Amino acid sequence: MMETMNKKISAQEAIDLEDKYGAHNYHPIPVVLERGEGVYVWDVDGKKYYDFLAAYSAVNQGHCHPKLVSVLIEQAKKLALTSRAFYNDSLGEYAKFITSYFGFDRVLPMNTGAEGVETAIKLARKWAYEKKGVAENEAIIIVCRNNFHGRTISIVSASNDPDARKNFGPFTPGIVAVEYNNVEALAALVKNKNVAAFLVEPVQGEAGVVVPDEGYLKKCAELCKENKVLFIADEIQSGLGRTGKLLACDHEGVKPDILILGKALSGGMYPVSAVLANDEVMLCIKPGQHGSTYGGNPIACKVAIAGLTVLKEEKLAENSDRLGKILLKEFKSIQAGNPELIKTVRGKGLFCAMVINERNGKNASDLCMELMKNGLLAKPTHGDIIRFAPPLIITEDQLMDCVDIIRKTIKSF
Ligand code: IF1
Repeated sequence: MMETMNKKISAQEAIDLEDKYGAHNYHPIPVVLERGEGVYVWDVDGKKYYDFLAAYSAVNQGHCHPKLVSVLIEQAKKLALTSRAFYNDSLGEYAKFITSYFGFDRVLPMNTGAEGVETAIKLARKWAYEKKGVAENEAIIIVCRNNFHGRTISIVSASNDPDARKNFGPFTPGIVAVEYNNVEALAALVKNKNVAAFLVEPVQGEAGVVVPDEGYLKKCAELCKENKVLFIADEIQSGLGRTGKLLACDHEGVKPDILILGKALSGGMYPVSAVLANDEVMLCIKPGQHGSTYGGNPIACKVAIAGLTVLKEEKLAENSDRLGKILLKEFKSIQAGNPELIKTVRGKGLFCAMVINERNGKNASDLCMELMKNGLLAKPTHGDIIRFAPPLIITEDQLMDCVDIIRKTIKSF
């Protein structure tokens, strides 16, 4: 057994094993990674790549950040998990740290992003019944069309993606969808007294890095406030420096009533998510009413403190803002040189996307294959969009090297 575990595996063997023994719920790009450091990853044959997915923005701090690795190892040797049946010596410190970092009264610790979103929805419903006076079982959560918030039943109930939904019903009631980036449509819906919350991605990730018009989030937040509706920001992907500010909501000075974080909170080291809110909302949930075995465990707490510290110490939001502007400018120049192939380029910070026109029967997926051959990993979405989201620790030299790869790949496509 140990022998099989230590033996070096070939790319094809690794792919075949996943294919034979794993569920077929993914269709990965055919590269088998074995090691990562900063902005780079290496495959099992030793080929080096720039990682322009960064695990969907979970590794903003870069692969295997030494501070995160050492905190993880140290805490793993000391105490990994107690459950919340007992106190541990890390959660209190973490709760104080993260609440002052983001300016909220309280945090509810969970593990995955989807759990964070579920938690926010449960909180909003409870608040609606206990504080807003909505009649039992009548609460409505407004979500945006083309959202992505995760994979649980309630969350796919909020989705309009056929793949995410088909044959997973029956769905959770009490969810209503509104067009994204449409303030008037939201205004009409929030007047309904049963509305508990408006749940929104400040920049839509899976939809293809869709950046709303300036002022959209601010107007939505105002509408929510006027109508006693909670504004919930899913910053699981857009937060933690990705768009060039600590939170994407910060671009418009918006403070959500409920903030959901995940992914880069742990820099890819461990599943850590968090829901932040003030007393009026958070104290609606009482002992026994919600929780998680792993949520708030000592490793998660220590790693998240380190993840957030690295973000500030290394000025990653500032780097994302500065280099994001350069990247978008370069993308616009690449687009100008290839107007038939590239329909649109857009983004905010180091969260960019290109929309590709199919050419000679080749699509965004084929372009990603070519990028891979040239040493840069990116993932297509919706067949025609490529997301470009490298770790935020990338340097200007590295970024320009990547721009070169992208430019050459597109030119020869
Ligand atoms: C997969 C997308 C990205 C998220 C937002 C909650 C979650 C996610 C805004 C859930 C997760 C991931 C999950 C990943 C693909 C990915 C993704 F393309 F599907 F949309 F990032 F762009 N809110 N996003 O983006 O977090 O439970 O996964 O920790 O493979 O499903 P999770």
